Amino acid sequence: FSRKGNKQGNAILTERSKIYAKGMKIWVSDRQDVWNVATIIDTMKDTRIIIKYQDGVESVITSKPDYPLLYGENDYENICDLCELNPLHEATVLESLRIRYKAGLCYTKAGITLLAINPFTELPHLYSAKKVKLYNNNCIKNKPPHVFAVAEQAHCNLKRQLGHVNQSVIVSGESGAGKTWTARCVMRYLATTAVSAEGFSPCSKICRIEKRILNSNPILEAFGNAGTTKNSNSSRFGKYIQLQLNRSNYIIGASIKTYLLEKTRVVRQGIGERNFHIFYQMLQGCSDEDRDQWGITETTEYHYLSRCEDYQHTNELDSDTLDTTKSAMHSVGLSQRQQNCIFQLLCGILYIGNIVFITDEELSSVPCDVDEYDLDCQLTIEKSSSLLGIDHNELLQCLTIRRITASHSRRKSVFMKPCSQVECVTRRDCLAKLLYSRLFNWLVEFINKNTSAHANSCHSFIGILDVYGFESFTNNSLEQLCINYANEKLQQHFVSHFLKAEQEEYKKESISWTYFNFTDNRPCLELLEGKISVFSLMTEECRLNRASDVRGFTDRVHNTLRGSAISKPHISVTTPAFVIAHFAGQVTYQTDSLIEKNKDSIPDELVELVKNSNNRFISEIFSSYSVDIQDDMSGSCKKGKQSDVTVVSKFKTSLDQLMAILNCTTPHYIRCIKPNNNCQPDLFNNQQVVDQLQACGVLETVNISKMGFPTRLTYADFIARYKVIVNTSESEQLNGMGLVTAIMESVFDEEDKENDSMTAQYGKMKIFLREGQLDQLESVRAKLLSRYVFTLQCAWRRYM
Ligand code: AOV
Ligand code: MG
Repeated sequence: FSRKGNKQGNAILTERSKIYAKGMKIWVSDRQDVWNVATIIDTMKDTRIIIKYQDGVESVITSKPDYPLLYGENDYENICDLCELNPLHEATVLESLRIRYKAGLCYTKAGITLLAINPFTELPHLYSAKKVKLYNNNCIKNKPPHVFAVAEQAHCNLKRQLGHVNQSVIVSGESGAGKTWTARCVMRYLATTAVSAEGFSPCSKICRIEKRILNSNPILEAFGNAGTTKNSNSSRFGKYIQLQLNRSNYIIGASIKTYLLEKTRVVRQGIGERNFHIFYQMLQGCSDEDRDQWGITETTEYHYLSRCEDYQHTNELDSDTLDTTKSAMHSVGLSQRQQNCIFQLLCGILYIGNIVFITDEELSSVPCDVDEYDLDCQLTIEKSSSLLGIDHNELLQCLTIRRITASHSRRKSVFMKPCSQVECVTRRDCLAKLLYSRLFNWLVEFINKNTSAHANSCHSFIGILDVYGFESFTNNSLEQLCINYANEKLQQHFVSHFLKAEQEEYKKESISWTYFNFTDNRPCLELLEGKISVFSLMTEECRLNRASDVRGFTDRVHNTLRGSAISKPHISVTTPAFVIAHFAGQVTYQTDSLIEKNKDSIPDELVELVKNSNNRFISEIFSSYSVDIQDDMSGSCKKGKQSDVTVVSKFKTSLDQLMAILNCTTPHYIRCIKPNNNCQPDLFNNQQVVDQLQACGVLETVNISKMGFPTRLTYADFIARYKVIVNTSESEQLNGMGLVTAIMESVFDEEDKENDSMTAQYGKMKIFLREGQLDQLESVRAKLLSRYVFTLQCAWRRYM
């Protein structure tokens, strides 16, 4: 910073030639609002400036090269794309989003991404049929930013066949920011607009494909979502749904891939949190007849649901939603028998949770004979085993006696070892988790069977990604580590796709371009999944069977891994833990059950028990249960390699596969923003919004997009599509670059060329178009084509 004399008298000139003069409006940082407007009253000889806030309070601040920020006069409410802000910096971005949010405008473009700020209240006009019409088949360029515009763009790209054939809509944001809601909107829009009017008979026995696809949502949400302290409808699994389209670009099916269901929730929930919705829906919404069929007794308390104290009242909607879930189940083709079986199974799981193990004082082990238990417990054991179609003695034996197989030279011997009370509880919970996660996966497979189109008829797809958002609780374990890791992966996809690839492509094509830095989250990912990383150390612990050496593992993490992304917890944290600085914030992970959860060992005898169930449905859902199913997170692993295949290693493989698919599609990003932590409408917390904007690099994106070229086409593609714009005789004479320039010159004015920000750039292999230029080319092409068609029609009529 240097202070120089200035013609304007007492003005301060910074290194960046920013002038702070009397009377100017500026943005100064503020503890409460992050940025606040003030007016310069005077500037001093040094770097100090006397300012006056809007409420009349005066203060002195010290200026720096990039501080304070210039105010700039913007029509904030009508800024549809943050790139239009002038000047463009954090304060103007925040002000624009705040003013728009207050005016009920929750969508704003940030260059190539769409920002969606959660209104936390239903805004029906925003998603009406009229709105759908506004975007459908229309040029979205001059339309207000909207999630429908993103969906339309993806569909439009397919139709125009620009870039990758397949498209992905990637929805990100922290827990409760509105990802699932947004993903649903995208699906609904496409299921309304990208369907053929004919082709499917509306009176066919099962409902139309788009309805079946949409109906997969309430089912997956009932079984895979739960109330957490961050979001009352929090997704506890990741989901990538591919809408399959035929050659005419109509939806003909869908295929769903899910990622790592948080199955521990079935048996345990944090304080104030709930189990999966379906349990409450079932208990609240069932009729007397259902009650008899499913085996629910009105008075029973269920341990697996008791953490959330008044679960009976936590969601008054539960009783209504059972009907929604049931009708959705019906529409995807689940028969009444199958539905009853599912609810019986859920009931069975709840009763398993009620089994309490007693300890035989003398033997210090848990009795495996049902008769030794009190009457209540005997009834519970009988009830759960009858619901699950297994013998109650076998069930109790399986839960209380461990089978150990040992191999001595070529011989195998089997020992039976009675379990301690704690071990019995673990085995009981393991059975419940196994049943629930298998049911969930079976449901996904079932829906897929009934919604996927035949591979031969699929021409392309639009994928919609909705995963669990970044989360940090007081206690964070393997579940949060996996969830936050998935979010790091997505952020990295974004960073590498847009920020890096963008700049590298300009460089490769020798396009003039100001190179600038951006925040890359690769170091954090490397720390998590690299060669020597948190994951590699966790696998090592599993391999060496050291799950109980929690302190040892924690020390190894701290001693082996160093770098800015990992640190020791604050001294107030007494349990062993490590802290990871994620792109979205710091999270303290408690290490006590990390390794055990990562091993996720499922005793073979439990799997056999349920596989041999007399209940046809249960044996059916386990018939396809294979030790080899990679994406089945509950699957026990192949012998011999058991210790190497862990929850994180399987999760990493499935995410790597997802990234590979995403890399072969044209991505469309939607960033959901949570405006406050209370999930309250009309409350915009500046600090919270800024934190999210900073974390995901919105400002950097906007900067790049503002300067950049959103569309680039190879010369061959460009010529093939737009050569109709120049007349035939001309185009025959010209070739290659000559033709490209001729096309550009006939569409864009001389005037535009004067303006540097409006000129396209010519790379080595590709033409780089500015924002809006593609639409102009398209509109000229469409007009010409319709004129040709008209001329042809006239000629044809004359000929006839
Ligand atoms: P998430 O998917 O991002 O969190 P949701 O999509 O479940 O968050 O949104 C949380 C809640 O915000 C919803 O249940 C709605 O009540 C409300 N909401 C979100 N978007 C809108 C909107 N556009 N209009 C009205 N209400 C909305 V998580 O799944 O926890 O990461 O794992
Ligand atoms: Mg969600």
